[in-house]
Amino acid sequence: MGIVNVTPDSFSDGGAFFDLHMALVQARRLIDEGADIVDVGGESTRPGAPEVCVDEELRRVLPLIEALHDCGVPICVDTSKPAVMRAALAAGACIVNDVLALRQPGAVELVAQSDCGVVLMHMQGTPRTMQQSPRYDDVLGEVGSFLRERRSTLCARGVATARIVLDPGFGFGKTAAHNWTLLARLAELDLAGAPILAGVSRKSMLGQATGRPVTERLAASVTAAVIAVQHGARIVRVHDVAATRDALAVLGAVSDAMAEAADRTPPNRKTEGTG
Ligand code: 9MG
Repeated sequence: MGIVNVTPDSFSDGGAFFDLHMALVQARRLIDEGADIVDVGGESTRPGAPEVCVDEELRRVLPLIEALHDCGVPICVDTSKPAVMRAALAAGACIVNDVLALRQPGAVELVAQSDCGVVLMHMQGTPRTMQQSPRYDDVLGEVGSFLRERRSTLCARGVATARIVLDPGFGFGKTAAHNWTLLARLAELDLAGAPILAGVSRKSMLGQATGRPVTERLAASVTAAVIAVQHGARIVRVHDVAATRDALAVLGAVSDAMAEAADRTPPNRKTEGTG
């Protein structure tokens, strides 16, 4: 999933694609680089970002979604506002990515009445407050139970499980330690078989680990995406599609070779050496 932020204040690209023409060029570039989905957002979710009203968010995202309607890949709208979801779906988006996991009044009903895909993300607190003092007794357990509950709520309203993707929400109400635990133990997240989306690209946890500013986190972002996929993520939300695709191609080739080697190993050799 390639990211296009049509915002003047995004943390990771500094608002570089605020202009429609620039945003369109960026979206087409990500598609050329191999993005399977383009995620279009008109409101920054960075900690402390100012809220944007419905009209302004629509003014930012709708022209881009309309311009991308025949681009050949699914368009996802990154929003928490039901009015923006409705207009974006009518304009050609077919996936809703909601960092609030459809907790705004009317959001669940809107998705239930459509046939779109939906990404439900975990966040402790709100974008304004989330990084003030994130606290968990058991981050893996709490994130998992929140996501399972949101998925059940949607299923109870008639949304098929095949339409739902779950996301632990790296950086949303989590310290760096919480984020690393989630990444290291992603495969242990008990999400009843739901596909997992991971968004780690350029995030501050990578800055803390490498000491690098947001503009210099390519290698760290690609490494984290590979680890996320190794640990079970089915979708990675990234700024740098080409580099991530290359890295995942290498991971795929190694995984294939390992599976082939395992198939060729006689059954009696597979248990040898285990004591
Ligand atoms: C909008 N946005 C920013 N970071 C994100 C993440 O990690 N996941 C999802 N689903 N959306 C995100």
